[in-house]
Order: sequence, then C-alpha cells, then structure tokens
Amino acid sequence: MTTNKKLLQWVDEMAALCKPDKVYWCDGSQEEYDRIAAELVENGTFQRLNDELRPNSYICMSDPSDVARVEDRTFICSEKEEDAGPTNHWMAPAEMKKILTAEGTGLFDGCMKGRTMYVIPYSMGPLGSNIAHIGVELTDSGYVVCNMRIMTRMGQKVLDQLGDGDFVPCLHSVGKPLAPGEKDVPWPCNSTKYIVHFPEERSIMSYGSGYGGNALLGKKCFALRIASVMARDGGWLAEHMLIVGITNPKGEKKYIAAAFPSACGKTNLAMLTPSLPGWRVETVGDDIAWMKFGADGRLYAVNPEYGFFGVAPGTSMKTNENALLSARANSIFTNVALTPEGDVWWEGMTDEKPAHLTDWKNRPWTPDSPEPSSHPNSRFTAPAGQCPVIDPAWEDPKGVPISAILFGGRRAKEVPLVAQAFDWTHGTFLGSSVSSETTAAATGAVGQIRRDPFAMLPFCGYNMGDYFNHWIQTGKKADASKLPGIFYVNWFRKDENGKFIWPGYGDNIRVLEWIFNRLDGADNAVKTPKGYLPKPGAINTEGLDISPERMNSLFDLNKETGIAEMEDIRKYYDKFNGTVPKELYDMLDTIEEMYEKL
Ligand code: SAT
Ligand code: MN
Repeated sequence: MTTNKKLLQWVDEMAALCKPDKVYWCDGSQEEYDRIAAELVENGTFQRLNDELRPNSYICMSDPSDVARVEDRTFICSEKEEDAGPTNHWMAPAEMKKILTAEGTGLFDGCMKGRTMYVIPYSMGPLGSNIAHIGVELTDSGYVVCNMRIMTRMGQKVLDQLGDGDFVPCLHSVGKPLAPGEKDVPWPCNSTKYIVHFPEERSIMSYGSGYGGNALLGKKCFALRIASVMARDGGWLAEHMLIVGITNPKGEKKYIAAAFPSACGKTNLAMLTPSLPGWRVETVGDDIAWMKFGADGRLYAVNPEYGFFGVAPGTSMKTNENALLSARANSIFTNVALTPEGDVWWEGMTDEKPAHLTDWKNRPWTPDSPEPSSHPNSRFTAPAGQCPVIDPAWEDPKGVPISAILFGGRRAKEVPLVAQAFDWTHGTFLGSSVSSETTAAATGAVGQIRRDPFAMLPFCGYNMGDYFNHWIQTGKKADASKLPGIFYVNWFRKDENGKFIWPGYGDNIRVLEWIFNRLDGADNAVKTPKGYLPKPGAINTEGLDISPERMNSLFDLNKETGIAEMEDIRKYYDKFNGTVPKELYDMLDTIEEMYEKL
C-alpha cells in the first residue's frame, strides 16, 4: 500500500467520479495476474492457449471496431493552441475537462458502474533509475491490467519506490458501465473515444477503447507524448527509438538508438540476426528510448518498457526468429487466429497455411476464406526478458551509453543506403526530414512520400517545430565530442525494374559495420550534400551477389533531384507557422549551395 497523499486523494476523487463497484490496488504478483486472467477467461475475453504449445498464454479477440490507435481522437490539451502545434489535435483544457469530467454530463461520470477500478502503479524504466519515471493508471479493464504487467514494471514495488514522490496520473475507462445484473460482453468499449493529454498538468485521460496504445497508457501516451514534454523541460530526450548493442568480432561493443516510421523494419533491426560472422546484435528495446546525459557528458538510454507489443502478421522464424521466440510463453495474443490444437497462427507465420482456424472475428477459417485470418494490426504482448538476444545491460539503471543515433525511412530513390551527418545540427536536419513511401499496407495511394519527422509525428506532445529546436539546443549545450554520431539509413532503394537493390535483413549488419568503423574514426567516407557517404568499396559486400555499379547506384548524387528534395523539405518546414528553428533553414541553404556546385 501507500501513504502518498496525492495518490490517495486522486484515487478517491476518480472513484467518486467513475463510480466503480470496487477499487482494487494491483500488487503485481503472478498470483494476481493468474486470477485476473482467469476472470477474463470466465468473461469470454481471453481463451487460454494449450499449455504444452504456448505455456501460460492467452488469445483475445477485440471488438472489430477497436483494433488500433485512433489518431483523429487523440488530443494535446495545452493551455495555448500554438503549443500543440499544427500536427496535433488541440482543445482547451477546460473545455476538454468539461466533456470528460463534468458532473452529470461528463463521459467519465459513472463510467465504471458495475466494474472494478484497478489501480496500477508502474515504472517506465528500471525501478529506481534516474532516467525512469513513475505513472499510475486507473482502469476498468482486466485486459489492460494483464498487458500492463507484461509491458511495464508494476505493482507494490513501484509504490515502495514512489514513496511521497510525484507520478503521472493516467485515467482509463472502456466507457461501458454495467447496469445491475447486466451481462458483460467479451470486449467492452464505446464508439465515442477520447485519448487526451494535458501537457502542463502532465496527466492523461483515455476513454472508450481497450486497445494497445489507446489503453496501455504507459506506452505512447506517457513514454512519448507526456515524456517528450518532460524531456523538453528537463533537458533530455524521449524518443520513438529502438536501442541495440552491437559487438564486433574483436569483442568491442557500441550501443545505437534508431527511429523509423512504421513498415520500415524497426522490430527486425531491434532483434537483428547478423549475416556477417563474429558480429552480435543484442536488444535493449524495440520501440521507445529515454535518454539523459550522464555525469561523464555522454548520453545514456533506457528502454522505459518491460515487454514488446509487436505486430504479429509477417513475424516468422525466417523474418524475426527472436521476436517469435520472445512470445513462446507468458504472452497475450490479440486479434490473431486460433488453431484447432489451441495455439496461435497469423499470416506469414509459416509458409503453409493451416487447413482450419478460428479467425480473429471468431469465425471458422480455411485458406479459401476471403479475408485474412488475423487482423493486419494484430499483436503479441511478450516479456522483453524472454527475448533470446536481450542485452545483458537492458535493466541497468544507469542506462547504456549511446554512440550513434540512426534515422531511416522507405525511399525507392534519392535517399542513400547510408549517410553520416556532418554534425548534430545536420543530424537534427536529417531527423526532421524523415520520410517514407506509403506501402500497400496503409490506406491511400501507394508510393507517396510522407514526412514523419523523427518518426514522432503522432507521438510528440508539443509543437513539432519547438521539438526540432529542443534537439538543436540539446546539441548546443552538450560536449560535442561526446555526442552520438547521427546517421540516416534507407534499406529500400529500388532499381529501374522496381527490384530492391540492397538485400536488407541480416545483411544490414554490413551497414552497421561501416557505421561502427566511422564512430572509431575510420577514413572511409566522402563529404557530399547528402552527408558523409561511404567511399566506393567501404561497405563490405563479400559473399553478396551485388556488383560495384549496383552498390554505387545506392549513393547517386544528382543536382536536380537533390535540390527538388530540399525544396520539398522547405515547403514542409513552412507548414509549422514559423516555429522551425533558423538553424534548420540555414542548413537547407547550405545543402542547396553544395548541390549547386556539383
Ligand atoms: O498500439 S500501439 O500504439 O501500442 C502500437 C503502435 O501503434 O505502434
Ligand atoms: Mn512504435
């Protein structure tokens, strides 16, 4: 239990507002998890999988309308509209509070009737780490409790750590009160949804959805949107980045952090199986990095999370063995298909499709069925500690020292396989210009270039132009010799026949090798308008079927298309109402001049 006055008072107030039948404080024990999971089985929310095939694991099928984050219902309620910026939805805090909490008419008033309000104290980051922060989520969803126990460190140990300290209050309800005697549905939710952040108050309110980033409030809501504001004010970085340790054949190790828009192989890089002998890649995190400067002036990162909430379809022993093995037990599967043996299956898991399944809408499925068996955004929730290549330092409260930061996107042309930034400001420029071509997986036209700066577009809790400035200022305040190197990668260049030029996957270690050596000061690059590019032959292609000409085509330099790209970035910057820092406009001018001289 706790004697934290702010916490006790807030829980009392929220219980008075939401009117649950009872309030339950989560202790985080296995016994508690098993009990709540058994209740979910009883309610039809969970089905327990075959313990011989998938020990201590559950499958869950959501309401078909509640399957992904709802960006158009996501709000940043800062006092001033300009502080939310042009890329976020905004409403005045008082107006939003009225909608959510006003007595009698507010959505949260009475929203937990007939249910339990669970109190989930959780730590984002290793307990007691000076990079970590504590949140408390109140929820009426047992599904959320079970997922939060995998995704965060939670329970009594967090209250002990919290003491009288401060925490981020996170209120969540599925928005489906039960009348006396009313039978619950397997996946309660509400067609009205609000995912709301109050950056000045540093609090979160989420209504109407039980799914992923809408409901597991430690993840995108706290660890990115609210934490990005805390980071701006506190001089640190909260980023949508994976963290990996890379060890070369000599046994030397460096840690890198990397940001990619969706559908660019982020999870694969987080758990890469290198194709080059003697190299090792180990996972610290697959989605989010919190980075603070240490006393030695270096940047240290922790993974604030404790589990993976990974996309299931396409994950196989061939594409990402380590992700699949992470979910071999003690996991929750949402919106995938169920096999007759009581295990899970999804598109791409095996070459051969099973003859019979129960699909994610609970219908019989065969390979002739018109729809896929699993939702494209179906997920596994798996303990990070079960990853076969989890890094030995992943729980180190000090964090791991970051030597390089990578940005990347999916671009068929123009953007090279790899480039190193001239310096931190140029690296910030590269991060601000992150762009990716839309794939068939998303709605809308295929092959259109969409800017997703720092892969943070839906996750920045304040004005994106101010966020660029925070990056610039962070570099200015730091000891430049100790800052991580910044690189931009693009695994997705295509030739004139539309075929990928670079093999990707495990062969990406060859690019990481070049980066590794650059960080050690190797003289293997040339300065160009695109950054430092590898000298011809500097990337190890031994054993690859790729000609020097084809390699060179990954690094083409063209005055016209180069300048056109700069003009596109300039137009993009102009959308931010004058908040993009001068340093970045200056960088555009500098690079354009470099192109002019080609
Ligand atoms: O649903 S989550 O926000 O947790 C996952 C994602 O959309 O990246
Ligand atoms: Mn993500």
